[in-house]
Amino acid sequence: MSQDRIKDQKHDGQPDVSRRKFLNTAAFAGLAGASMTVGLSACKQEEKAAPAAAPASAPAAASEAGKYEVAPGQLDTYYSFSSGGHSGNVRIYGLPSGRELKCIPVFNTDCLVGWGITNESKAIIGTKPDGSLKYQTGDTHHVHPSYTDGTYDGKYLFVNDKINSRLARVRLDTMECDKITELPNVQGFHGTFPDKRDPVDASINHTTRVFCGAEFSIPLPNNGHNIEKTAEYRSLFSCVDSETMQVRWQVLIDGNCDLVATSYDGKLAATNQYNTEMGVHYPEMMSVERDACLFFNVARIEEAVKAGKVTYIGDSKVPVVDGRKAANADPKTALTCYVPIPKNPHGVNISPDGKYYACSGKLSPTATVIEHELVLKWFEGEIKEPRDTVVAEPEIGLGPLHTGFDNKGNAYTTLFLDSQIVKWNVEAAIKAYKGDKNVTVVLDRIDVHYQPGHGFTSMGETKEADGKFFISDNKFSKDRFLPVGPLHPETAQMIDISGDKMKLVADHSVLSEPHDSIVVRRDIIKTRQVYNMDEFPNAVKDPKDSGVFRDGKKVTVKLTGQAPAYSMPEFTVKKGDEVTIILTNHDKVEDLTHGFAIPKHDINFIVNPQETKSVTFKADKPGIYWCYCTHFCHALHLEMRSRMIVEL
Ligand code: K7E
Ligand code: CUA
Ligand code: CA
Repeated sequence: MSQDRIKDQKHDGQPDVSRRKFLNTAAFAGLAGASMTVGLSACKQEEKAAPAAAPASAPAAASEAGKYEVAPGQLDTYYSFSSGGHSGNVRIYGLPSGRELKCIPVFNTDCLVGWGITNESKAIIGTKPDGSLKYQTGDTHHVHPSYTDGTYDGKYLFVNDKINSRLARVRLDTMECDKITELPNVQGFHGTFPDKRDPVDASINHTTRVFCGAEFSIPLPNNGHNIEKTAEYRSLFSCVDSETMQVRWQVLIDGNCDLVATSYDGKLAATNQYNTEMGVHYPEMMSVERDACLFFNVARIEEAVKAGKVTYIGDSKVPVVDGRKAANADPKTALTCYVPIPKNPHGVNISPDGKYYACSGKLSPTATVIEHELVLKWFEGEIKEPRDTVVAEPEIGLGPLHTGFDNKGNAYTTLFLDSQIVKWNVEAAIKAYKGDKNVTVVLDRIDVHYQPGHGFTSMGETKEADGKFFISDNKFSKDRFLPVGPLHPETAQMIDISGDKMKLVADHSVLSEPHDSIVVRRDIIKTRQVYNMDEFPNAVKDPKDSGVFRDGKKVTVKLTGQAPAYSMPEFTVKKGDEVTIILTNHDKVEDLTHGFAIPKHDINFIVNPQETKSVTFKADKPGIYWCYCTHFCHALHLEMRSRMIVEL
C-alpha cells in the first residue's frame, strides 16, 4: 500500500486519473480472505446495474459555483464539530465555506490557550501527586452534542479518548472543555453517544446518559494475572452521567464494542461488534461470517443495578451488570440482545425517524437494517431470533463504513474500498429484502477522494435532519491539495444531497486526522462573548488588589491586565519560591484577549475578557524575566509587559 502510494503521487498539479487504483481492492481481498472475495464478486455484479459513477473530480459547473460561496462578511449556515483523532482535540469549522474557526484542546496540551499549563486546565485533565499531568495524549474519534427531545440543545459536546479511556465534556457556550472522566477497567474506548431523551423518567426529555463502548478486551481486572487466558478477556460498555460526569454503571459483554448509537425514545443503546470471535490477532477476528450489533435495554440495566444484581471489578466502585450472552438467553429478562450481522461490521447509525439502525458490513458489501420496534419486541419475547429484527440487507458496495441520512428516507454510506459514497433508499431495501424485484435500492454513487471513513449529513443525527449536505471525511487526500511533505491533510468533501443526484461541491482540507464530525445548524449554538468575572473564585476583581503575597516559600502574585498594561509593571520573588500567578483580564470588549508568557519558565497562557487564570511554577533562576503579552491586543501590545525579578 505504501508503495502504491508513492507510485501514484503526483506533484504536477494534474489530477491523477488512476486514483481509484490507489488502494486497490484486490489487495484488500487478499487481506480479508475467501469471504471478502465472495463479497467482491457479488458486488461487481451489482455494480453493473448501478448508475455510473460521477466523472473524476468533476468541478462544479461555473453557474453553480456561487451557490455555495459564503461571501466576505457573511456567516456560514452550519457549524461542523470534528474530532481531531490523535491530535487529541476537537475542531470547529463553518459550512458551507469550510472556514476553520477553532481548535478546542481537550486531551492534548495547547500553548495557544495554555491548556495543560494553567492550574485550572490541569485540574480538569488530571494530575499526578507531583502536580504534573497524568496524561498528555489523547485520540478523539466521536463528538456528539447533548440532546433535548431528539435534537441538539446546544448545551454540551461529548468526545472520547481512545488511548486513555476518557470521556470529555465541552461546554458549547464557551466551547471549552470543562470535565474529563476516566472509565475504569476499559481499554480502547471508541464509540460514544449521549441518549436522545431520558429512557426511565418520561418527564425528563433531555440527555442524562452518555454511553461509551470499549473496543479492546482485557483481563478483568487487568493487574498482571491471567495474561494468557485470552478466552476470558472481556469488554465493558459504560454509562456516564451527563451532569456529574460520574460513571453510573457498566455492562460486562461478550465480543467487543466499536461505534455506539442511541434510539430516539431513549430505550436502547446499540454498538456494532467486529470481534465476536474475541480473537487476539486479526485473522481470528475475521474468522466468522457474522459478528453482531449488540443492543442494551437501558431501563432493565438500571433496574438490575437498583436491585443490586451487580459485581465490582478490582478497586472500581462502579456497579457492573452481566450482559454476556449466556446470562441473557431469556428475552423477557435479558439486558442485552446480540443481532448477527455480516462481517466485521463498522458503524451503527439510526435513521432520523427513529425506526431503523444501519450497520455496515465493512468486510461484507452490505448494510444491515435493523428495525427498532422489532428489537423492543424481541425483549418482550414476541420475536424468537435476534436475527429476525433484520428487515433489509442490501448490497451497496465495497468496504461500507458509516451512514448518514437525509429527511427523505435515503441513506448515504461511505465505501472505503470503492472510494465512493452510495445513496440508497431504506424502504426500497426493505421491500427488496421481502422479495420485491421491482424496486431500485441503490439510487446513486459518487466518487470521493479518497477512501472515505466517516460520512455525515447536516443535522442527520437528529430528528431535524434537513437533507442538504453530506460530508465525506476521507482518510487520504493524496493529490487534492498542494503537497506539504509526506504527511498529507485529509479531505472533508462537501456533497449537495438536496437533489436526486449527489453533487460534489467543495473540497475542504482538514488537518490530520478527524474521525467523525457533526453538522449543526448555527441557530442552535449560542455562545458567550465575554466571561463573567464573578464565576472565577480566584478573580482579582480590583487592580488595587494586585500584589505579591508570601506564605513561607509559597508566593502568590495577583495581577490584572487591561490593554495595554498589567497592573504591576514589575514584581519580585526569591530564588526557590513556588510562585502562583493569578491574572484577571479586566477588558470587557469582545475579542480582547491578553496573553502572559514568562521567558525561560515555560509559561504561556491567555485570559479572555473578564476571565481569570492561574499558573504555578518554581522560580529557580535568579535574574529578570520580561513577562509579556502574547496575544495581539492593542497598538501598544508589544509594550504590555511586566518585569519579574527573581532575587538571589
Ligand atoms: Cu470509523 Cu472511530 Cu468512527 Cu474512524 S471510526 S473512520
Ligand atoms: Cu495584551 Cu497583547
Ligand atoms: Ca469478526
